[in-house]
Amino acid sequence: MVTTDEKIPQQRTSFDLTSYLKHQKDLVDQALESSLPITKPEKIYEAMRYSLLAGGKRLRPILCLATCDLMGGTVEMAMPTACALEMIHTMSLIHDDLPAMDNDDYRRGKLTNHKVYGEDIAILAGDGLLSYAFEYVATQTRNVPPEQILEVIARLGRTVGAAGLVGGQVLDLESEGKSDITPETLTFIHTHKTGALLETSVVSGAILAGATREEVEKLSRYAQNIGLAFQIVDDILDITATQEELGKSIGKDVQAQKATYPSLWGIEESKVQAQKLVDEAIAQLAPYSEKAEPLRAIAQFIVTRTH
Ligand code: GRG
Repeated sequence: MVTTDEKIPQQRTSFDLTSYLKHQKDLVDQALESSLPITKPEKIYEAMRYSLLAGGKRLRPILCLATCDLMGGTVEMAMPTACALEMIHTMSLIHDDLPAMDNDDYRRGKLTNHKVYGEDIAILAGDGLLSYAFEYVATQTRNVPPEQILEVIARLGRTVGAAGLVGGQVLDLESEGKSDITPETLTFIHTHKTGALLETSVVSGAILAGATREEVEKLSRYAQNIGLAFQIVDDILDITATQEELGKSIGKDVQAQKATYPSLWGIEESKVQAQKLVDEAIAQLAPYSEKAEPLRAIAQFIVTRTH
C-alpha cells in the first residue's frame, strides 16, 4: 500500500513498440478494408483484395503516419497516402512473385496471387492496384493543400518507375547468376527496389503535414539508412529464418544465385553494417523530442525483426 509520504517509484516510460505497431497496423488494416469495395467485374476486385488484405507488417503506411504525426499532421491527412503506399507495395509483391520474375508460390503465408487467380489476372490485379493507388491519393486526401498532394503524387510516380522500383528490379533480374556483382551494384539494386518506397513512405507523411525542406531532407536521410538496413536484414533472413516465420519460400537468393550482402560480407559483418545504418538513421532524429520515439524504435526493430 502506498501512503502519502511514501515515494512512488518513478517508472521509466519506455516506448512500447509492440503496442504501437499493433495499434497502427489495426488502423491501417481497417482503412485498407474499406478502401477497395468489390464491384463489377468481381474477379479482379477479389484478386486485388486477396493480396492487399493478406496481412503483412504494414511498415510503409505506419512510417507515413508516423512522420505526418511528427510534423504536426493528423491521421486523416495521411491515411489515403498510407493506403496507396500499401497498394503499391502489394502490387510490386504480386508482380515480383510471377513466374516471369521470382516465381514464388507463397507470400505472407498464403498462396501467391497467380497461384490462386492465374497469371493473367495476377498481372491485371497488380496493374489495378497501381493505378488505384494514385486515384486514391488524389480523390481521398482531405485538409492538405493541393500543391502538397501534388508533390506526393509526383514522388510516388518517380518511386515506382524506372528511377525507382522498376529500375531496381531490372538490374536485380540482370544480376542473377552473375558472380562479379560489385557492392555498388548491389546497393543500387536495393536503394531502388526496396529503399525508394520506404523513403517515399517516410517523406510523403512529412510533406502532407507541411514539413520544411530541411526537415524533409533530414527524414530522407533517416529513411535511406533504414531502407538499406531493411534489405540487409531481408537478405540475412532469407538464410536464417524459417518458411513459417517469413510466410514465403526461403533460400531463394542462393537458389537463384543472387548476390546478397551476406554473400559479399558474411552474415556477422552484414549484421554489423545493418546496425551502423540504423545508428546513422537514429542520429538524424536528434533534433526531435520523444515524439520521434516511434521512428527511433522502428529503425531498431528493422535489425531485430525475425520476419
Ligand atoms: C512498381 C510498376 C512496379 C512494378 C514492380 C516487381 C517489381 C516491379 C519490383 C520488385 C519490388 C520488390 C518486391 C522489392 C522487395 C521489397 C521487400 C523487401 C519486400 C518485403 O517487404 P516486407 O517485409 O513485407 O515489408 P510485408 O509482407 O511485411 O509487407
